[in-house]
Amino acid sequence: MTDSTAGALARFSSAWQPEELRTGPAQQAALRRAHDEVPELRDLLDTAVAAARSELAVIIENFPIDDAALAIAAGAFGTVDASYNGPNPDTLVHDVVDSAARPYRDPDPFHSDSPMLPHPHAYLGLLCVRPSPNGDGQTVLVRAADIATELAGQNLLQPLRDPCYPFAVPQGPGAERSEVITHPIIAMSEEGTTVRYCPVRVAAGVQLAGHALDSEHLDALHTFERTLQRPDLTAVFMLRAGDLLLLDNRRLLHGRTDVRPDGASRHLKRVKVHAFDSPGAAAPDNGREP
Ligand SMILES: O=C(O)CCC(=O)C(=O)O
Ligand SMILES: [Fe+2]
Repeated sequence: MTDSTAGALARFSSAWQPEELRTGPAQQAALRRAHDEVPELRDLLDTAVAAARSELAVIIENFPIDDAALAIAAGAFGTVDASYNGPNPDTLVHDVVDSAARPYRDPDPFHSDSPMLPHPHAYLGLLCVRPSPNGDGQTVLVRAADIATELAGQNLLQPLRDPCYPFAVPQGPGAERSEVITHPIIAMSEEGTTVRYCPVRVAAGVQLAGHALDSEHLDALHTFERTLQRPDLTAVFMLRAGDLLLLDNRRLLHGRTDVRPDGASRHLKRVKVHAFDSPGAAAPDNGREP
């Protein structure tokens, strides 16, 4: 994004409070006005949406560090969801801040966001406010289709497509209880290959419902997890300040490498976006993504 587009978008967005952008229609109205007032924005966002569709991830550089600008631009990808974005039930833009304490600095292993929703978010937007000064805390991505190809070669794809993998879903404000729901980890349909996975939730689910997974499905899960460690299948890169990464949350898994203590000032802003046609855009309010 050029400096002049970024400046114009920042000026436009300063008139909006994130609270005014909670609903899909409000986001679309704001986006239409942004297109009128910042004409370069339309082409830029159209190109980004097309790139995210074909390449599964795209970075818009030099994006203004502004919550309303982020919510308005993400509206080009779908409906920005304030219901499942972090521990607070009503968060359009969630601040991802690392802390000097473990486990926050540990590597964030490959996962999809919102895996417990019937329809997980189609896209995540991660806007880098401040990278770690050490060059650590790198972003890692892997394609579901590449993992599926590897597993198919070992005849381990079919078990992962069975809807029997348990995901623990914390219930209630203190999350002292968990419910277990089951899903396939990999799905293949006319949409292509999609994945739903979060190691913490699946490990807790297996613990709570261990008897539900037979050895064939457990072995396939372990091979899936080992395959995620294959460096030749993963993209690793550093987000710089002002980089807005939009990634397909169903066709990719994402994570980040660990952060050394002096990198704890790293800061991203996150939005979660439902596809325009997703029934998830109107999902019932029964779970929270940490
Ligand atoms: O810190 C990061 O780079 C990734 C954070 C993440 O996975 C998320 O916020 O969903
Ligand atoms: Fe995530």
